[in-house]
Amino acid sequence: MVNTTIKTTKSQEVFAAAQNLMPGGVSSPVRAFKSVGGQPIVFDRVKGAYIWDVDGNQYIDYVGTWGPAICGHAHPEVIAALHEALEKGTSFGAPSTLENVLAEMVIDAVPSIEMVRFVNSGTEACMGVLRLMRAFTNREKIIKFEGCYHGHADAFLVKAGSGVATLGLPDSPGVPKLATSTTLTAPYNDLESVKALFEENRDEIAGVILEPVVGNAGFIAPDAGFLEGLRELTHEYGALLVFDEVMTGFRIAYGGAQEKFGVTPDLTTLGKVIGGGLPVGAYGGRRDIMSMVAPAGPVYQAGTLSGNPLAMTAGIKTLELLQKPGTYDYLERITKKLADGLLQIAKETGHVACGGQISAMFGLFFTSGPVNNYEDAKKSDTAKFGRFHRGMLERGVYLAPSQFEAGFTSFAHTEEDIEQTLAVARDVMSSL
Ligand code: KE4
Repeated sequence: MVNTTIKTTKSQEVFAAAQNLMPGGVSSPVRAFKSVGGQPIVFDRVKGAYIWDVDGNQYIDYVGTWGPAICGHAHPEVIAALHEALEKGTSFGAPSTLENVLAEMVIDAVPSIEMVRFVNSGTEACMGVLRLMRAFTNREKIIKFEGCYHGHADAFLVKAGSGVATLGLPDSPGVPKLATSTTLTAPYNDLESVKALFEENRDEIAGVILEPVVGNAGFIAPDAGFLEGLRELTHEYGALLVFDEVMTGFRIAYGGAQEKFGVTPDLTTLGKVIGGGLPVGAYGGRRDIMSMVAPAGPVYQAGTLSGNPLAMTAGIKTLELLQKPGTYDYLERITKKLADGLLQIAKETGHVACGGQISAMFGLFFTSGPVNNYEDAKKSDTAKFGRFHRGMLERGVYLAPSQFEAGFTSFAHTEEDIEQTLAVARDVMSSL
């Protein structure tokens, strides 16, 4: 039996102090472990596929700082590149060659992107793309999907996923009715409901925004034909199609979900991986649309630290590493082994479960499924997920602290790490 009572004295001390300093003791709600119970562990350092907490416990990490660490944490080549860049300063607030380099890499990789604007987070990328799609179409309404999360800007806090779903928050207070009155929602994977919204709001809908593979309601894959159907509907009604690939970009494939599924949106948002662990977001797409962004055009958006040399350096090196032949085959293989293994073990230990994976993104629900949308996801046994999460944590495996998040692997994860994780999962599920 693996030691299941890890020492967390220091984590508890640090987290207790944090509660007096920062709301909930965290810089982002989902980190507080509210939905899985127990106290969060306080990180001391990370490397490759591993975390060490302030009590010295080591964990195999499947959060990867929520996606950026696809090359493994603190990759030596990324760290070396950052040391070199540091010598030349941390922020310019002026054009730099590095922005050209990363912009060209993103444009070369992502089918929809002909021009790109760098920002500092996925939220900012989604805010920028929202203003742009409204300006380009001269329409105000948007369609988003229940359970999808596009950052915390007002217009998107409607039936959102991630931390909003995790904490079971109604649409957040402080968001004026007017800010969300133009946000329409539909169930994911339900083309009929989208068509009905277009019919009811003819000529008023600027566009449809979605996670092409959902990670913020737990892992939910698009049904066959769903993405293609949205492409057709948006063309038919003169609206734009926007893929929020903040999570899926460079993770589902080097060219994102749009490359994997062969559906090209008009605009795409990115984040996480393209910053390699430093703050970067981006939005990009058709040249005729992006040319409307200031100062080329009238659509205003700005940022002091946007495109800063450190973040650009980390992003450039990370994408270079991802270009290595065989990277995505490896990610697919180890993640499939993990996801299939977890389902098999759940079955063998008498638990009803479903889930899946695509490339380096996976999920598990304690429900018979299938989970095709947020309503299905909410039927899962989140209390059991909380016990599963705690059991895995106590045995050295760090999973996302919410049923409404996805899991992430990296190419630092070895076959042995996967086998160790599955052995621990068998131990935990046997005693759930
Ligand atoms: P950020 O502002 O957190 O960089 O990105 C917002 C965002 C936008 N779009 C998608 C598809 C996203 O997944 C995110 C952020 N993801 C969450 C995790 N599900 C970030 C973690 C957190 O909120 O602490």
